[in-house]
Amino acid sequence: MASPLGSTVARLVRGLQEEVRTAGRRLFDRHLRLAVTGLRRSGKTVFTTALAYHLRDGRGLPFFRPVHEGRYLGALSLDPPGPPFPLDRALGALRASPPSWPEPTRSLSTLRLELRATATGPAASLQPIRRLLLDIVDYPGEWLLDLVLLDRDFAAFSELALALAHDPKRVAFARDLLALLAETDGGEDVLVADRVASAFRDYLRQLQREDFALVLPGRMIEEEAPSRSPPFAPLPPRLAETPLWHRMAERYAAYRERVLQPFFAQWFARFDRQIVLVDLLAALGRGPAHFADTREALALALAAFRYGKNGRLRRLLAPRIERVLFAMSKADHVAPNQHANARELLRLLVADAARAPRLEGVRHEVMVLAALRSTDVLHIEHQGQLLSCVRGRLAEDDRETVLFPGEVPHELPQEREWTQRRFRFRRFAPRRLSDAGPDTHIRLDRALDWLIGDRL
Ligand SMILES: Nc1nc2c(ncn2[C@@H]2O[C@H](COP(=O)(O)OP(=O)(O)OP(=O)(O)O)[C@@H](O)[C@H]2O)c(=O)[nH]1
Ligand SMILES: [Mg+2]
Repeated sequence: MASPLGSTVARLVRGLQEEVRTAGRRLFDRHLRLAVTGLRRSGKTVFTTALAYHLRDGRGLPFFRPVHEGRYLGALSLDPPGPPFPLDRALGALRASPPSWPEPTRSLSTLRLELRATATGPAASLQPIRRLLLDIVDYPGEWLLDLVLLDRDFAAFSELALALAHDPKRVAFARDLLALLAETDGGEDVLVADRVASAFRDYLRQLQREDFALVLPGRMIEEEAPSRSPPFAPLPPRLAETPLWHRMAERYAAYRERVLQPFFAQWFARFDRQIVLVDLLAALGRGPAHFADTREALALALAAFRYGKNGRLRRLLAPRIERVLFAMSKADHVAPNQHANARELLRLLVADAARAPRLEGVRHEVMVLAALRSTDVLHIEHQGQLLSCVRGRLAEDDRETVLFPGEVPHELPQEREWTQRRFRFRRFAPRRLSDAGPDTHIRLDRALDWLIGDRL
């Protein structure tokens, strides 16, 4: 039997060999890490699943360049660089009868595909098949916002978190926390620290139940506190330098060093391209405060990524994101004649978030898509007007329904329009993922082409 030391060494050697192989592939542009980014429930897991499903043989992807040119051969699923993405489970759920959406993601997982296409150009005679290794990381959307804390010390975190807690739309949920902070003198008592931390967590959970997008730190909401780091809470400047402050600052530092920084360094610091999925319709449906909240959350989260152009060496050693696609997911919730407006509105929602890539001269595009189309469109005459309706199984009552989903404004709605509760888009159950045809998604192939089409 191999000794524990022997197997550790063997694992290290295997890891090192893989690193060297990856470096070789990156040197020759044969490796690409795609960041599928989005707040919770924005559609990351469904997007990743649909992508893997269609890339297997290229069916249903007519606008993906290698397919369009008749060169695409297919994709293999390879051993991933981390815990494997549960592709079979997600596909199984979408293929079952009745099908169901994949569960919300609870931990990080990775998907590695090798895409193959016949080569063109002068190198084709030497290497007739082009291969591209595509890596994707899937993770709970709640974790995304925690990247905001990477370059904030405890004082900066406290300032941000308490400014949010005093925000008029949140302050009602922060009452217990703020009362507790007002009455403490910052003494030694560890029980006070635990009570404040637990009030902070209750407040964050309440925000999540109320569907706020900006919930920070997102990992504090989980049932189990992130292992190896005790819970913490922000403190007002009045308590600076008290024993309570030092205790909290220590806990916060432990969280940053043991949970956040390794997570970022291993998975988030090395992307080449990025798609940012946005549930624009849900943000619109929840009203102006939530819309602004989503806008702010996206801008904060994206500021944590590194953008810029990559030379060959930089791509190898410290890559930056060189291309970004902002995409509204779940476009099948509305009729296609609303997509142009949705795209314009999405531009407004992500204007602040797009600043980080723009300032580095990075190209970005805006698109409206559905990774798994679950409705079709009907035109129905109503009082002399032709209405574009959608037909699908509603998520909540599982009946096939035809409904007029409403209109998407192309700019921020006026105050009175919000109050009419006009923007309430219904959620649909998935349509069974069977034979992939052009109707299985909306613009998934165009998105893919924009993101990676040039590399195969
Ligand atoms: N109609 C429709 N609904 C979608 C589509 N993609 C996602 N959804 C809906 O959005 C929900 C969330 O999608 P997920 O892919 O699980 O979202 P996520 O970003 O992985 O969420 P977390 O894992 O919680 O971060 C699904 O359960 C569906 O209800 C789509 O293409 N069409
Ligand atoms: Mg997910």
